[in-house]
Amino acid sequence: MNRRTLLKTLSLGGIGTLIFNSKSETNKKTIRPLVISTWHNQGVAANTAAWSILNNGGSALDAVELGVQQSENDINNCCVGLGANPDREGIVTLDASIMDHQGRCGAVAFVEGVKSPIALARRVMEKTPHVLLVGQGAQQFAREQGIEILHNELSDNAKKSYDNWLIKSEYQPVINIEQSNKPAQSTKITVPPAKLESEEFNHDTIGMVAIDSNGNLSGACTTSGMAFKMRGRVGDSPIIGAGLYVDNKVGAATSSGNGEEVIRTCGSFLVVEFMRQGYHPTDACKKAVQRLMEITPTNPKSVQIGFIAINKAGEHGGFSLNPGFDYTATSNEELHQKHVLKSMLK
Ligand code: SD4
Repeated sequence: MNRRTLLKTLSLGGIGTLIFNSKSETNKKTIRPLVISTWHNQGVAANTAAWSILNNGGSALDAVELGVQQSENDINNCCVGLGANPDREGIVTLDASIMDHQGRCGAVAFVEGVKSPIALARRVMEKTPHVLLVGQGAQQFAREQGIEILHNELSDNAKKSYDNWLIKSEYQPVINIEQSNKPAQSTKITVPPAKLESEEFNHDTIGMVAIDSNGNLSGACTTSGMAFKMRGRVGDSPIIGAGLYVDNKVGAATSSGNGEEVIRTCGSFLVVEFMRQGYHPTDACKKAVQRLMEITPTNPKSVQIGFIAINKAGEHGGFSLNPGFDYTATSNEELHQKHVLKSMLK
């Protein structure tokens, strides 16, 4: 690289671009297609569906949509789709976002009765001039698109866990919280539980990012959000830059966990920006978790956040705040491989 090219590179993208370019120019072979998704328990089914598209030369966009739909369709999934846990009023409200290699994006939030929020998010992206539709407006758009709105009935699992939550979490006082003179001090009232009855962290969103054989990146993220959240609460998953971000020149990232923390840091965007600076996806995710820890007002032990990411060269990685987070990777080199994330806290 001569001096003029060097200066041009620095002025365009900063030193990180230089590092990234030099790495990808000289390093190992590029791996594509590739898909990764949060969690191994649901990631295998999701990646299998996504891989059926990617492995046949299909687009990353189609792959991530079909991939995360496996979780949306799973009535037993605690945290994605209409079978998932409800908000504290007992109503399931769903959030989803999708982004492609052209920087196009679409999202829906606080939507009820829609079986595949990710398909609706894709329609927002492709058929409207907007990025995010919420609540009844999102539902109305779904109807206009010929998507059936289903009756909001809790799945058996969700009903059971909601009934449990009502008892254990002393839900009743919340009803009249507006009339109380005292500020809501109990974390039980203002914050969804960090952990479920099963002692598992209260999350299971599916976030998926992929690169196809043409080298194009896309991502999708879909969730019912935090179980027993306040009505109207929206997390990071439908917020472009928070729960999902794709930059076709650099890489793509997504997250699962307590969305408030991710929104605060523009988490997925931050991961992509660190990759732009030349960091490996794992290190980029780690630096985003580090930033999150620096600014969170919450006790970091009580929340969980995990980021996963891929770069343009087909490298992938992730990092979480607390232990217990994993993801699934699928490519010609590894078949639905489980990767356990390293974490900041032990
Ligand atoms: C949210 N990030 O709404 C989501 C929660 C999650 O499985 O990961 N749920 O904050």
